[in-house]
Amino acid sequence: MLDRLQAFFDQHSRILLTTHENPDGDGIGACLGLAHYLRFLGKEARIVVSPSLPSNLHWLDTEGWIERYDPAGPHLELAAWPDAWLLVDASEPHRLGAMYPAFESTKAPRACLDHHLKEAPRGFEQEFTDPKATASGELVYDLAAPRMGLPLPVSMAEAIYASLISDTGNFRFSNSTGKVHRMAAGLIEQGVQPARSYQRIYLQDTPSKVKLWGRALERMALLGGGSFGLMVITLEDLRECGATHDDLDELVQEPTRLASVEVAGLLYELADGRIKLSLRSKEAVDVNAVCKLFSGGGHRLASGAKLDGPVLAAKARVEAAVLDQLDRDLSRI
Ligand SMILES: [Mn+2]
Repeated sequence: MLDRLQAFFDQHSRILLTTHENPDGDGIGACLGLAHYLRFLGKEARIVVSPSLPSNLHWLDTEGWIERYDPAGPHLELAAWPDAWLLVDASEPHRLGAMYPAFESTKAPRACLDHHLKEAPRGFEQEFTDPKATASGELVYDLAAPRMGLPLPVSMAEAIYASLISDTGNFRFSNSTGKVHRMAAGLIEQGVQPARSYQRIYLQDTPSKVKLWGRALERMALLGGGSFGLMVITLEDLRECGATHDDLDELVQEPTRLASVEVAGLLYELADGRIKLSLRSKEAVDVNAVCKLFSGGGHRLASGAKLDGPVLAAKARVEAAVLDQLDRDLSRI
């Protein structure tokens, strides 16, 4: 697969790198890692993101390469610029969000580089996917490191390290393979400072966010004899705390702090009145099966779905479905 990706780069000279809307540390880290590599190959590369670069990832962009998508201004003619368009860390074109119309109209060949386990990608001329990889940044490292030689430039190593810590929850999740740890060790030997990366990516909360998380935890319902911790956040909660939907990122993990909790859940109101559900499982319970009931998905230990409001009705449906799944999966142990 990496040889095919290399051939794709060899055939093109102006490569546009994009990632899914509301980019995360893996998408950004992988795009920056690729931009370093493409410059090493003597290619022109641009990175355009929508709607913006999260503030805790700004420091990774040491060269100021990342452009914020602005279709009314500098990106009016974006579709005409590249001779190849690569979507990184996603394999469904609609995840480009606001950039999708430009993607659809470009004459350049389109490809994706991804590691998620979903259906076969559609809407691309070429696809580079490896569901065994933990992060898109892992694929970038495997491509670039042997071809560039070590050590990588420190800012490139930091970008790839950011990919790894973002998709493994700082090496906590079940996808933290031996290979990922060996890769991280190599990146540290090449100049990454783990404490600095951790602080800059994770220890960046605002008082509004901490207030919101406090409210969610204080009101958490413990169901199924303590095995299911469910939190609910309404638009009113966001307003009262001065917080935004971005502040809910990773909140869903929090109930798993409790020894008794097998499944953690978060329900929150979206601006359009629909209700977003996120579920996490420690190990025994298949939360993907629950989310599928609501036309959502993901994988066994981490899944999501959208439900119709109002929030209390959605909560009742989710409670029933999760308790049912707990019965089914825990009785097997
Ligand atoms: Mn990823």
